[in-house]
Order: sequence, then C-alpha cells, then structure tokens
Amino acid sequence: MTDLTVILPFHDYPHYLKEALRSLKESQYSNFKVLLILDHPPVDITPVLEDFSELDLKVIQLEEKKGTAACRNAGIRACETNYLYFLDSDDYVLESTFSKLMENVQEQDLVYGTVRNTWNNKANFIEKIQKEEIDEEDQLEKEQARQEKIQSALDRFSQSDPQQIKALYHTLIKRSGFQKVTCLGNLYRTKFLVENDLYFEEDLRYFSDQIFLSRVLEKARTFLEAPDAWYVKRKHNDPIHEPSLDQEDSEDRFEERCRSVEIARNYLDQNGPVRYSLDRKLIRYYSKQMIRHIRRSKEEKWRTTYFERIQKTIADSAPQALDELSRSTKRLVLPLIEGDLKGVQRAIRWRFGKGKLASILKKKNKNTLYKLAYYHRYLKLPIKENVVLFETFMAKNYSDSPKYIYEALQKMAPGKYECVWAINGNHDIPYGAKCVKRFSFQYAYYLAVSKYLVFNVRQPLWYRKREGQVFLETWHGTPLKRLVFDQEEVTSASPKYKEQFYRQRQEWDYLVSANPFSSKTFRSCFLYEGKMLEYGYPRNDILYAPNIDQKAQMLKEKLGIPKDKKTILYAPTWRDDEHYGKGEYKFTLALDLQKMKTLLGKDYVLLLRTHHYIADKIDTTGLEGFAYNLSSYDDISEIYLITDICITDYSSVFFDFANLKRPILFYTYDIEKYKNQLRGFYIDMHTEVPGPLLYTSEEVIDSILHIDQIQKRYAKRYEEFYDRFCCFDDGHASENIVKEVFQ
Ligand code: C2G
Repeated sequence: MTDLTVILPFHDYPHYLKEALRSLKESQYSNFKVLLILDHPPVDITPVLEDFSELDLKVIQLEEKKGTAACRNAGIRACETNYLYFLDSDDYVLESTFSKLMENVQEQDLVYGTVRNTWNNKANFIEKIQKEEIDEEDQLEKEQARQEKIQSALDRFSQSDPQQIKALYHTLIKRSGFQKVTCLGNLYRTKFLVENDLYFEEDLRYFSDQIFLSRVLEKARTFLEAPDAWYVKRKHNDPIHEPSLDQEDSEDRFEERCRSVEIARNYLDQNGPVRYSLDRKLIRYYSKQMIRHIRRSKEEKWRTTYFERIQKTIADSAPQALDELSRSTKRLVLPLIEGDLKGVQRAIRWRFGKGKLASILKKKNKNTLYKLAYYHRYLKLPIKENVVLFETFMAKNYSDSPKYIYEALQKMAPGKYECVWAINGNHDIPYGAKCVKRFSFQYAYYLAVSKYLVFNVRQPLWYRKREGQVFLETWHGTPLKRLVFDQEEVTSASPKYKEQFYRQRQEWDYLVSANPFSSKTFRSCFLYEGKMLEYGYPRNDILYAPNIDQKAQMLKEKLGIPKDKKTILYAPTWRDDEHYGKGEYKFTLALDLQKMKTLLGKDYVLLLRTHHYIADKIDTTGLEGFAYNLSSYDDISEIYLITDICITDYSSVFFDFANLKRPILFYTYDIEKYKNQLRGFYIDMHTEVPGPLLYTSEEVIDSILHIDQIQKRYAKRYEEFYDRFCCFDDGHASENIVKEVFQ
C-alpha cells in the first residue's frame, strides 16, 4: 500500500518543476504518490508531465488563484496516505531523502529532516557536496556546539518533553530569521494534521509556514529525527525575472511578519516553549535587522507606521521572553514597548557607535576604509571634466580594448585628458599615465571624480555612478558561453551575479560590440538598453595594422622565441566549477606536452597562455626551448601576431584570432560537461566554429601535422564565420570610439 504523498504546488517556472519531478523520478524509495496542485499556471505544463508518466501523479487544479498555502491545504485534504511531505516546485529531493525519512517511521506525528539551501541545480549541488572537504576536527567542534545549544534548550524548558524541544530546536530555533522557518523537509502524519485541524493560513503570502509549523510543534506528541534526509531548497539567481517568494519585495511582508506571530500565539500555550521561541524570534528580528532601517532608511515608515506596528506585537510577548533578554537587547526593547522612538534611536546610536569603533580598533575595517572615504568624502567632490579612469581585467594588466582606446585618445587629443590607470604591480604604460592600485584610497577617489570611466569588466559593486559621469564598458569578448540572464544556472563564484548585474549594467552609457551577433546577444544577456558602439573591438585594431610582420618579429625577439620555428598558441578558458576562492580558478593541463615536443618540436614551439582567473602555474620543466609560458604577458592581442596556429576551447579568443584568418583548433575534451552542466553555448560548436573539435592530445598533434588539409577542409566554414563575426573590425575601432565618446 502506498504510504506517502508528495504535495507539490505549482504556479510558474516549468524548468524548475521539471527538475523537481526528475528528482522524484530518481528517488530510491518509490512507494509514493504525487499530488500536483496547479495554482493557475500561465503556461501549459502538459508537455512537462509527458516525461514523467511513470510517476503515480494526480493533478488538482485550484478553482481560483490563491497561492501556495491554499495549494498545500488542497493537498492535505486530498491526501489518502498515512504520511505527507511538501515539496515546492522550485526545489528538489535527493535519491535517498524518502528512504531516510521512512526508514524508522512508526506512526510519529512529525519526522523532521534537514533543509539544505543552494543556488544550484541537482547535478551541480551533488558535485559540490562530493567535493566538500570534510575536516573532521571542524565537524566535531560543530557537533559539540550543536549539542551544547540543544542542551541549553533542554535545560531552559526542562518541564517539557525533550523530544519536542529537540524538534523545536531543529525546525525553528536554529533557523535564522523567519524566512527560514519552513514546513519543508519534514514528514507529517496525515491523520494528525486533519484531526487537529492543522492547515495553512491562506491569506498570508509569506509567513504561513511559521504558523503551521508552530502549531504542529505544539500539538505533536511523537517525533523522529532524520538528519540525513535532505530537502534541497533552491535560491533563485534570477530574481529579476523569476523571483522566489523570499525575493519578492513587498510592502505586505512587514505587516505579515507581525500578524503571523499574533495568529500563531492564538494557538500556543503562553508559557510554553513554542510561544517563547517565536516571540524571541520576532525580538531578534527587531534588535538585529529592523534597527538598521530605523537608523538609516530614507523611508519614514520605519520610524512611524512600522515602528508602531511592531511595538504592539512585541509588547504582547510572553513575559518570560522579555524578562530574559540580554542587557544590550533590553536597552533597545524597553523604549520600543513604551513607544519612545527617541529612546530607541539613542540605544541604536550607542550600539552602532560602540560596534564601529570597536571594529576600527580591531582593524577589521582596515581594508574597507577607502570605501568610507568614497561614500562620505569623494562623492561630494566635484567631477573633474578632463579625467579618464581606465581598468582592464580588474587591474591585472595593461591590455584589451581600454589599452587601445587609451592610446588612440593620447594620439588624437594629446595632453587634453588626465589619464589614470587602475593597475596592480609594475607594467609599462606609455604616455606617462598616472597609476593607482585597485581598491585603494586613490582608486576610490578617481572612481568618484573621473568624468569618464573605461572598463573591460564590471565596475566594483560599491561603485555608484554619478550624474555627469560617462561609463564606457568595452566588455572582453564575443560571447560563446552563455552569460548572465541567458545562463539558467550560475555555477561560478557569486550566485547573486544576476541581481548585481542588473543594477550594474544600468550604469553603462556605452557598450562596445565586435559584431552584430554580440549586439543582439548583449541586449538579451545583459538586458542592456543603452548605446551600442558597433565599430569592432579596439583590441583587434592591431591585427589590421600595416606592419604586423615587423611587429611580430620584434615581439619574438623580446620574448626570446626562435624565429625559425612556427608557433602554436594554446589559450584555454577557465571552468566555473573549479576554483580555490573568489576569482582564483584551478586549471589542469590536459595536453601531453612531452608528446607534443617529441612529435612537433622540430618545426614548432608552443606558447602557453592561461586565462587571468587561473591561479595554477603551468609546469614546463623539461620542455625548455619548446614550451613558452606567456600567461603573465600583458596583451594577448600582441601574442596573436606571433601565432601561426591557435588552439583554444570555449574561450572567446578565437573570435578575435579569426581576424588573422590563420588556422584554429578546438581542444574540447570536456565539452559535454561544459555545455550541459556549466554554461551552454550560444552557437553550435559542432557546426559553426571555424575548426575541428578535438578530444585527445593525439588528435591535436595529428591535426597540427596535417594543418594544411584542415585549413582546406574548414575553408568555407571559416569564411562564413569571418563574415559573421569579424565584419565590424577594420583596424579603426579605437579611433571611432574615441570620436564618438570623447569628442
Ligand atoms: N584571454 C587570455 N588568455 C586566455 C583566455 C582568455 O588572454 N587563455 C583573454 C582574451 O582576450 C579573451 C578574454 O580574456 O577574449 C576573455 O576570456 P574568455 O576565455 O573568453 O572568458 P571570460 O573571461 O569568461 O569572458 O563575452 C565573452 C565572455 O565574457 C567570456
């Protein structure tokens, strides 16, 4: 007999629903039904359901659109099994989740599992947790701390059932804030819910979970802990198009937060542990978060209507919850209860004043003092009309389009502008530009007062564009790999990428595009609405210079590269999932350099160049005279000039190199993972790129040995590619851009 029902409400975002259903299909425990409760989806989901015909799934349609709480209630009412489990359609379970929950169940009212939060889909989540290094000592310490906290909860509620206190600790006390208090991840005995009339409050949009859970915790008599049964809750990294409830910015949220506590209280024993914990949660929200708004917000409501609203709710807290506050929290709460805003503001000033001073003294803020100077001092200074700030690849080098725009500006308007380069370390910059270190006081100063800013990656997150500033974003490559809003999943460092990008791209006045394809793609992937400069890439001007052979010879001499040999450049990109820390990526060289040296060394030398994100150094010991590591050379455009054959993978390098019409090979040994799991591509690599896809070192070597044949075989495709992607480049991009932006 089936003994479990999964209640799955759905309104929108079918791609998430697919993943949720797939996770159910993959469950090891299969003795369950699914009740899919449709809350008037704007799309037809029949095609999605076709792939899941083997699930025992019943669809229920709500009569009118009512929200998640109503869907869950409909699910409870329609449930015919002994147990039920709520799954939101944007989340998923693991293969073992249900078996772990059901393993030891014996008619308990509540079986509570673990909720894990992630920004990732299931495949990436699993890969991440498998890679997680488990530090046993650290684990032990965490476990000890956890036990201590549970013990202190048990001590404080020594009159109550310890099983109830443990469940309360795991599902409510431990979860920070209100949003994290959820009905998800647990198994409920259906009869227990129905007999106790435990349903969700349908007119609450954000906080019905905490009322439901508080009531369950109050009423349940038998509990079971199943910590290995994981529920995976996804955060949406595109809050602009697909906000989750947590990400919705709504006026109702504040009112609901207070009201949900008030409603829950009606069902709870005033002296009981659940009531105490809930009241303390609201006080904590006030004393940790709300006071920041009272202190700083431009919106008066935090000091008027919201202040009065929360005053009423907190004043009605259980006496014990108020009596046992720490001294510093009491200082904030007592004037609130008396409605004394001035008193509250005094207490806030005291708290923050004390905190700030302490942290400056501890030098915690040492590295961010320049930001304070930026906000409180530099932004108040007038903009300097003739100052231009340039930055390439987060000040790592002097290269890419900002370099060529800078040089064109110096030639076309000598002495007219004061040019400043944000650059770390020593680099040769002509025309005597002023250099400032990134993230320093001077950097913050020039960010604030420069009239023009020319960047090839994003501006710092703390930068705020001023009225009158002109921001020229050159970007740094034609997109092959999907970017920002076209990326379903963001697996690289910051999951808030989309949200941040949305704000940042609004600060760009100009965006440089190298071809019609980029122009179209940038509109969709960046949601960019400003002016597009369609002159080609300034960094590619050098590829059209009249004296490129001479330049190439000079560079070979400078780098000590033999002139009598042909050159192969290997310039791969980075992989989103392989990193040490923020902006520091791993790279494992998958080319057999020894073999290349043996088979190609007579005629060729190899130039190696890793992406600027890569922290690993390539080991070229034993390859002297054959392999040259040019990873720290500033400008790859110059390296193209001395390259006869270019090998890359998914790097935008080939779009630029194709301007030279020289052969390109693609070493795509991990294409399936890159395409399906990490990024996805805008163009079909199998049919649209101007060279063969190769999967082993042997294939790479063989292609180099037969490069003439390859060139012939790919001639037509190369030509089409050139017409499509190199059509704006004509050697004058920098000049045209300077004319349009500066003159
Ligand atoms: N680059 C380089 N050496 C490499 C790889 C890249 O010097 N081994 C430089 C090239 O100028 C390249 C640019 O860095 O065009 C961007 O690198 P990509 O590998 O394309 O990757 P990414 O930084 O993710 O940018 O729209 C394009 C994308 O944003 C790609």
